[in-house]
Amino acid sequence: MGEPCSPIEMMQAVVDGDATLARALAERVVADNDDLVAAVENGFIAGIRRVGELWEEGEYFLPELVQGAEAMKAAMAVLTPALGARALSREPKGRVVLGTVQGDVHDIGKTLVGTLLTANGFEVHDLGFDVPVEAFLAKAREVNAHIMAASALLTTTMPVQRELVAAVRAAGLASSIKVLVGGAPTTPAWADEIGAAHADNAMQAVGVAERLVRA
Ligand code: B1M
Repeated sequence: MGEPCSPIEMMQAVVDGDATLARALAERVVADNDDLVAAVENGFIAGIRRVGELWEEGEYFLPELVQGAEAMKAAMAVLTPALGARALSREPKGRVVLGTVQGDVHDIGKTLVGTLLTANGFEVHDLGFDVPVEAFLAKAREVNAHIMAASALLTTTMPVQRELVAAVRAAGLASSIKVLVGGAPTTPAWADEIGAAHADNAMQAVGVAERLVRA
């Protein structure tokens, strides 16, 4: 067992783009039965945020950005199933079809949303990134979803969230399926405008999803 991993080590592994170390730290967190959500939020997310700042400050270029994202994903690949396994095996609170919209490959925040929804008792069907509206709809029909959760990180892909809401309405599914949108450029005002629910971050998405399935 030994000393618990420090969030600073986790953050630094992502900032350094060291996927091997990030994965090893995540494995230690799981093996030591440490607080998984704290490791995600205070360690790995803090790391990718710092990578984002360094990119915005012009310190990091695309290769560092990609390596940071890869390190984050390596850690999440270990932590996501562990979070799911630790969620109580009970009737799911609801079924969620999740994805990053078409044209957009940013999937770290989306994956985090899926991880926390799973850890909080939702059944999550994650379609990945660059997901066409039709694929969201087909999966939602297949699993009889309560919520469609769509992430967009680019101002140019936000309009796809609007298309998704319109498609749900056009398919006559609006009374059974609620659309939840999020991602850095999105706002509650944008969600209101397109007729969707909104969450600012992954933890808030859990609370909003709980409200949506109760509504
Ligand atoms: Co890109 N990128 N990127 N990028 N990238 C941003 C988003 C950008 C803001 C950077 C910048 O210029 N300042 C900018 C967008 C500008 C804009 O449109 N306003 C940008 C750009 C321009 C681009 C490219 C066009 C760059 C290029 O090629 N010239 C390109 C686009 C590719 C494409 O999608 N078609 C691109 C590519 C990439 C990488 C592939 C290198 C990589 C993504 C790797 C991956 O995801 N697998 C990447 C990264 C890593 C970033 C930044 C640095 C970090 C994003 C991230 O993962 N944040 C980002 C800058 C930034 O955000 N500061 C940037 C951490 C993550 C935990 O936060 O995703 O915001 P976030 O998720 C949050 C909340 O938003 C929320 O919960 C999460 C936290 O709890 N949330 C939801 C997210 N989804 C939600 C869904 C919900 C609810 C809440 O319900 C459904």
